[in-house]
Amino acid sequence: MTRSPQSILVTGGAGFIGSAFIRRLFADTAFAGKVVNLDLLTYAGNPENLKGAVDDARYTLVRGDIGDQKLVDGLCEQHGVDAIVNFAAESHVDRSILGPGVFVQTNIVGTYALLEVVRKRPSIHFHHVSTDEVYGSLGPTGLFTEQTAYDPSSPYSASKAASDHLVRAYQRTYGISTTVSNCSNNYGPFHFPEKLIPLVILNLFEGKELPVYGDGLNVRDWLFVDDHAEALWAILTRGQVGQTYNVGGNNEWTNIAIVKKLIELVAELKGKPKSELESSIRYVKDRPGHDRRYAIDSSKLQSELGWSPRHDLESGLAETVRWYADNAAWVNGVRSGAYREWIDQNYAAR
Ligand code: NAD
Ligand code: TDX
Repeated sequence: MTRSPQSILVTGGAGFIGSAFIRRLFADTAFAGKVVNLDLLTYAGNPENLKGAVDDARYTLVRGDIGDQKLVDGLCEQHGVDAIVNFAAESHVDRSILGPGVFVQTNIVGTYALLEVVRKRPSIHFHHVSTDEVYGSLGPTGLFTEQTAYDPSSPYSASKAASDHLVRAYQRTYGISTTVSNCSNNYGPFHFPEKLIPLVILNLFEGKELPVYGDGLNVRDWLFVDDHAEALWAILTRGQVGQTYNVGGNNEWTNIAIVKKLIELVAELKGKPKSELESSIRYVKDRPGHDRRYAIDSSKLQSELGWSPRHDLESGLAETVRWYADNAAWVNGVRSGAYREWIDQNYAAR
């Protein structure tokens, strides 16, 4: 079964992964369709992530909430939407520990609202972008497969788990066309600097401390964001209705090893001694409910849809460090209060 969507509603397309997906669509000469980007432009969303990367005649940005069914329904009608790719979410585990409410609202209730629209408009295919964190924590061995039981540890992962369940339940109950993907940790350009990799890179540039939670031995399976975007396109166009696909990079690293690798790369780039940068490592209090290890078995996606990651972690991290070096001033501006005012003035709800 193949789909060739011509009018795609991308939700959360101003965020880290959604913007990579939209950049990928417009870079693909085989894609001649339109993209509507529905994004609430929270602290994590940034329209400039797409600057110069879209064809204006085929791209519309709408500031709005996925929970606003009327708005979503109107956009589907107006633009003849034939596919929705749902990236919109609150995505940071630490923030979910401090304030779970918005995670429940956007990730669960927001996904429900989108599904209600698709229920009324069953010609739309709905792809739901989710995370490997729904599976909980692994011991020293083993991999998450699509059959692994859900066992989320944080309010963030619990909210994503709930949304995945809703998507599959709507598919089985109402017969709508859906796919789900569960991906491991992404990294790359445009990653918001609250997450480990961009935070450490910017702190290294600025001579600040590098906070490492607990003993630093938690393991994540890292995937370059463009490889995720490619996997999503494969699933959107060729994935089987009702199926779930795990996406992962086969790149298991402990957090402390990632931090040390980033130190090596920044030391080389800035001509600084490694030992000086290493002295900035600070072991800090652990994250509550901190999952020990994630690792993905993506063999289903590889064998059924022929996807495989193109970037290895060494070259992907080197590319990422160079990107942050070239764009450090801009990224710091994006974090600042002045930038929020700019967003609010330029993207007042329409
Ligand atoms: P992000 O935080 O960078 O971006 C989220 C985007 O959603 C932002 O542009 C934000 O403005 C928008 N948004 C938030 N609430 C909204 C709402 N109510 N309505 C409309 N837009 C809203 O997140 P990301 O890292 O790009 O993650 C995208 C998706 O991929 C999420 O669903 C996340 O769970 C999933 N995911 C992320 C990773 C990762 O490593 N970052 C890995 C696997 C899966
Ligand atoms: O300052 C830090 N120090 C630290 O040791 C931060 C921010 C994180 N960490 C640790 C916690 C994790 O073990 O590094 C690891 C990665 O942390 P995050 O970057 O916060 O990512 P994680 O919690 O693993 O979740 C990410 O991957 C899965 C995304 O934020 C999620 O949206 C995605 O679903």
